[in-house]
Amino acid sequence: VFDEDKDGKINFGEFSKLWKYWLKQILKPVTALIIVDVQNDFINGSLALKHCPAGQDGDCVISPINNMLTEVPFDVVIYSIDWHPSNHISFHDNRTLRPFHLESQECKEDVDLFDTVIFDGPPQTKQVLWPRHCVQESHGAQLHPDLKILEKGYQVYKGTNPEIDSYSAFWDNNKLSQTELCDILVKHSVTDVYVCGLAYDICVGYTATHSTEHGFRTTLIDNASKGVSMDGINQMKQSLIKKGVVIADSYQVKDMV
Ligand code: VGL
Ligand code: ZN
Repeated sequence: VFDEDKDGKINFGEFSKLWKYWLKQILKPVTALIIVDVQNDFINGSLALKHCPAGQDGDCVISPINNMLTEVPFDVVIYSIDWHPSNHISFHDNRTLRPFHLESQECKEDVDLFDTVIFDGPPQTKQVLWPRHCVQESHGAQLHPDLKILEKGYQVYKGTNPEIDSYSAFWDNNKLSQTELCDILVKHSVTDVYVCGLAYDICVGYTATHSTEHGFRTTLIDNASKGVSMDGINQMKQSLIKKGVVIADSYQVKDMV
């Protein structure tokens, strides 16, 4: 069955090809790639990651993602899109619209960008106050023009309810309502979910968390994800690993799918 080269050694390339073929026949994995929030505002707009504490460049995720889209035969591809109404609760400049108190007992004149507050309930809702970003129909909310958009890909909108933020592409932050993402995956009998995009420690991390909680074998693609803060990224990684999520690079994914 195996080719031998001129020294009589077995050609493991051929072996590995056959082995992967049979594994696929037996296990029949159905794979989905979820590309989280690769939108202008997170790359060169109001919430550009390069100006966040970790100083990472959101731009860097585009080429590994485009490479995977051409080279890896995912069965299903999903683009999630952060899509906020103008009066969204997460915008710092909307902070006078709803009563809240600071999470810390700190006393100050006004709250700053990136402060964490608790909005009065019910239910009480913890929220980081972000700069205005990804407003519905705005340029900042568009997927980055260099990202390859597959015609067969699904686009899932999140954060559309003005009263609650939605970091995950599955659930809102209070876990009260779901997007259509889980239904799409179930309809295609997906077994294995690969997650990448922006931001690692926020929307990518929570999407991977909920994916594994839903029972999908879940892999986060490390080199195709960039984040807000180094501490946040490291904590998110530890939490994901504890929940059984695999952390891999895009060149490894080519051998997994
Ligand atoms: C995100 C902050 C606010 C993200 C979305 O996509 O990671 N971060 N909204
Ligand atoms: Zn947002």
